[in-house]
Amino acid sequence: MKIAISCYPTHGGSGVVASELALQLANMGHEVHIIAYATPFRLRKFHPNILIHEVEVAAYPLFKYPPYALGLATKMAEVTLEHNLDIIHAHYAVPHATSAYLAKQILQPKPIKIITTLHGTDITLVGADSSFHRVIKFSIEQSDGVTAVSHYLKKRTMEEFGIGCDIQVIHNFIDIHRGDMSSTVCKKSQYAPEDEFILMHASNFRPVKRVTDVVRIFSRVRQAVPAKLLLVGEGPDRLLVQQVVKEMGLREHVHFLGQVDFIDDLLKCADVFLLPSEQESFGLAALEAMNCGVPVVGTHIGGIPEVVEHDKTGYLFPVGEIGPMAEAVIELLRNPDQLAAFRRNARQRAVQHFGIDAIMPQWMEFYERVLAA
Ligand code: GMT
Repeated sequence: MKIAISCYPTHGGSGVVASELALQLANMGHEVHIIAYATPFRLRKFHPNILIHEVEVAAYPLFKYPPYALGLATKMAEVTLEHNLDIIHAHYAVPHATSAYLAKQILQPKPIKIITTLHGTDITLVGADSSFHRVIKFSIEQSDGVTAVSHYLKKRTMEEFGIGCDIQVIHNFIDIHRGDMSSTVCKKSQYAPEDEFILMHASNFRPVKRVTDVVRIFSRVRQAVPAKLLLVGEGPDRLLVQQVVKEMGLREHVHFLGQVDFIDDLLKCADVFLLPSEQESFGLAALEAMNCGVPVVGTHIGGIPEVVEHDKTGYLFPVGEIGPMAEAVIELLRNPDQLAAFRRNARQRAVQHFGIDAIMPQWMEFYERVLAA
C-alpha cells in the first residue's frame, strides 16, 4: 500500500495515534507519506518507509487567516501524483478531511481513496460550531471510509450530523512493549521519597481536561496519604493550575514537567493516573497509563468507559465529583493488594484489547475493504 497520513503534528492524541499508525504500517513494509505542517514529534526518528512532506502556506498581505486547508489540499494532490498513492488517510476532520476531498477532486479521474478518522473534538467542539458544521458533515459523507475512535464518538457523530454513511469503530492502540516494566528507567526518587506515592496526570491543559480538579483531588489524597503529583503537558490552563497549586499550599508537592514525547518512563513511576475530563472521546492518556500498569481514576464520560473498566482497572465517577474520586484513590493506595490487582488488570486489559496485535488487523481489513470498494 502507498498511503498518505495527514494529521496535527502536535502533542494531542490525534497526532499521536496517526504517528503510531504510520510507524506500524511502515514496519509492515507499506510506503507511508506524512502530510502535516511540521514533522509529528513521534516521527522525528528516520524510518526508511516514512517520508515527511511539510505543508507551507505562503504569507500574503491580503490574508487575515492563512489558508492552510488550501495549501494542504495542494500538497496532498502533488504527493499523490508524484508517488502514485492509493489512500489519503485524514486524522481529525478539520481541515484534513476537507482538504483530502479537494485533493481528490483536483486529481480526478485518478482513483484515490479518502479515509477520515474522527478523534473527538473535531466532532464535539469544533464540529459542533455552526461555522464548520456543514463542511464537516459534507467531508465525512464524501469520504470513502470513516472511522471513529470509540462507539461513543460514532453515536455522537451520527446524532449531531445525521451522517448517512457507515462509521466503523476502531479503538486507538498502543505499543505494549513501551509498557514493559523490565525496561524501566524512571527513578522514582527524582520526584518523591521512597515512602510516598506518585499520582500523575497528562493532558493539553485545556478547560475540558479539568486539571484544577486533578489538583483538588490530589490535595484531598495528600491529607490522607503522603504523595506527590506529576503534571505532564502544556496548554491554556497551565497558569490557572499553577495558581491553584500555590493557593492550596502544594507547591513543593506538585511537579510541572511540561511536554514529554514519550511518557511511559514517567508512568512507570506512578501509582495512580487521574483523568477527570468533562469530555473525552477515547482517553489515550488513560490507555497509555494502563499499558504501564497504572490504574486510572477519572470520569464516566464519553469513550472513557470503553477503555477503563470501573472497579477493575480504575474507578469512574460523574464529572466534578472530586470527593469520591479522592476517596477511591485513597482506598487504592491504602490497600496494597487491591492496588497490585488493579495494576495487573490495567496492564492486561491494555495488552489484550488495545495492543497492536488486537487493533492493526482491524485497520488492515478496513483499508483492504475501502480499496476494493
Ligand atoms: O484531548 C484533546 O484535546 C486532544 C484531542 C486530539 O484530537 O488530539 O484528543 C482527542 O483524540 C484522542 C485520540 O483519539 C482521544 O484520546 C481524546 O479523547 C480526544 N479528546 C477529546 O475528545 C476531548
